[in-house]
Amino acid sequence: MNPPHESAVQFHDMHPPVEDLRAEVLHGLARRPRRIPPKFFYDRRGSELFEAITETPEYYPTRTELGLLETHGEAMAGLLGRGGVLVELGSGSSRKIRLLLDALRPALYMPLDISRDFLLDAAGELAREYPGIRVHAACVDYSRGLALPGLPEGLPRAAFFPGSSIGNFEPGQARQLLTHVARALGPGGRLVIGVDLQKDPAILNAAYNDAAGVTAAFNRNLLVRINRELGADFDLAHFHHRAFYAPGPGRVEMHLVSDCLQQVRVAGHSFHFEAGESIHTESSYKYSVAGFQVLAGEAGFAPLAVWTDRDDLFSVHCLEVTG
Ligand code: AVI
Repeated sequence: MNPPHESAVQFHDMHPPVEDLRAEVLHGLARRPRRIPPKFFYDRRGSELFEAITETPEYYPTRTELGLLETHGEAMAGLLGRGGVLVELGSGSSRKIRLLLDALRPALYMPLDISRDFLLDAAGELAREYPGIRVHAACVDYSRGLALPGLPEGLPRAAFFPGSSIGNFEPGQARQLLTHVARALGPGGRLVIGVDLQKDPAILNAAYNDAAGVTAAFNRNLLVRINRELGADFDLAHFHHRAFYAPGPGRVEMHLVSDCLQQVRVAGHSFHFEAGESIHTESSYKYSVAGFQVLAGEAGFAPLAVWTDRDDLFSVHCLEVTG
């Protein structure tokens, strides 16, 4: 159903209910190590803080990927094909797709995001800017599958998944998500996907520990959200942000660490924290070009092209769904 103020955008609201947040948070706090999935960062404030992270000098992925899209956008659009259906996963502010839209001119653009208000604003703005493109926005938790409402038959399908959000999934889940994407696109469908690369850990540690503390605020906002939406009593003064590169699994880990021995109530349940005990809130896997191509191959994609910057910080792949 369309909200009255955004009539240019068809909107499909499949926003996960608060019960999902409650169930996943309670489950994640009860297990060891404690873990809350990173998809819950993105309430409106979380989405705004993520946008602010992308402006910090230490966080290289966004500006590097934007540089690749600016330089190679024509080639990417050429491979994706004009006039089809273009699905964007984790569209956020829809800033990056603008670099491809002029060349792509899809018949239908379908941004998918878990942050409803943020998605609606971004999709409404884009529809006003590109009156010739139909926009069907869907608020979905695509980590649970990819049932796309109203996807027209008979038009070529392509997908855009920028920002290395694929890195926030465990490799097995990433393979599964890409398998869902391949199935939704069908044979011959194409995907342009941004993937952050393995690099000097000092660069990674700085990127997730920016000096202005924006990443710390983003991480801690998860507790603010849980306090508000689940009636919890996390004391923000006693949880701090910790992020580091773990070379074994090849990922940056973010944690919220308890400063002291404390008791927290969440949705009627009590959780005991030792000093130094943490909640693992995010993993951000970093890949080699070849390593990512192997993963994508297991999900049914063949590589068509890959672009990297001259410092090998970031990669953008174009892949095609095989037979
Ligand atoms: C959205 N995602 C790819 C970001 C990342 O780099 O893993 C989220 C983020 N977390 C901390 N900074 C940025």
